Amino acid sequence: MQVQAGDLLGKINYPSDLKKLDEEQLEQVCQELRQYIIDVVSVNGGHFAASLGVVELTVALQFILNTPYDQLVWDVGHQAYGHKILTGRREAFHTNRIYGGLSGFPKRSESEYDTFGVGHSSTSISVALGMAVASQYKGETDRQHVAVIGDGAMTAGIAFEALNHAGIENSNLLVILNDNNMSIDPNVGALKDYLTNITTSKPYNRFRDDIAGVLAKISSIGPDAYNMALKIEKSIKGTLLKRSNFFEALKFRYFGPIDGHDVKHLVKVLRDLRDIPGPKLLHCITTKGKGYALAEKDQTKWHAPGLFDKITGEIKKTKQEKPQPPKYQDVFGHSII
Ligand SMILES: Cc1ncc(C[n+]2csc(CCOP(=O)(O)OP(=O)(O)O)c2C)c(N)n1
Repeated sequence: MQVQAGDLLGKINYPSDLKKLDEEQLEQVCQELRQYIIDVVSVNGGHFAASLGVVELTVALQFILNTPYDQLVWDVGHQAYGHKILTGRREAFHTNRIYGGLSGFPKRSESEYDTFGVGHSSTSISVALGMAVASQYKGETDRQHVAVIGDGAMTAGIAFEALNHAGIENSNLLVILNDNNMSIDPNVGALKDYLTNITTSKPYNRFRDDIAGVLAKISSIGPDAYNMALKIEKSIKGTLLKRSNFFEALKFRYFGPIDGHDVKHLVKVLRDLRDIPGPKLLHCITTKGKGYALAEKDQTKWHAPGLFDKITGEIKKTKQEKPQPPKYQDVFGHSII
């Protein structure tokens, strides 16, 4: 079912249209993008809460990056609906996950803005790193490579393997950790505890992202000034925080945590980070289901709710009228149990 987009969103066919807008208008774009996702998914089905959580990130990234030349990789891809809508697929979005329509995940054959075919989680850092190293070999020093990965996907071995590799490459890689404290169910494990500690730590919250702006300015003076600034930053962080940062230990520059729903601030930080070379990690705190109260409250239920009444929140039983055969995963699960 086709749905009407808001005034600003209705005129954005590609990121070049978004870039023509004033920074002050980005909040309205976010509102309209969020509403469009709610309107379309409620009547067509698909993943829901994860895309609502990255609306501001999606808009800020497309506003700052020069995609598709700059390469943006969404992990899993169930959070890439906003990305699809802003990159030439708004009108086709109602065909999402329908036979012959758009894929529910980024797909290279579908758009030049989809840099990698995803669906399985935790591959984005390796992928973006490969692209970054290739660009480095080709001398494309101005090219940006960004992986957006959730805190759930970050717990996988393949993501750790990629961090381990990226730290010793000096290629232009930005990892954005989309930390909503959720996987499909609440996230678990030591990394989750670690991220919660960082997020609630007062010194970290005071120190935060202002550093990015200062470093970006200094790096424009030259490499000597930049190296000196790095040393000073390290010693201040060491004294102030009295502990090491996991990502910095792996030779990433860590920035954050920042509010992943403040689009203006995201734009500022992403602009600064563009000028800082090497592997960087930006820790963004977001809310899965942001902007749809029921989804914020019960994030597991609203990960992929199926069809629903967007006003009352009532979830409809099934899209098909005819009874369906049981799903493979259910038969398998019951048999094993
Ligand atoms: C290798 C692999 N394991 C499991 C899944 C199933 N899966 C899909 S989304 C998801 C949760 C991902 O959580 P997170 O990365 O934090 O993203 P969020 O949904 O919170 O935005 C999982 C486990 C998958 N797609 N691939």
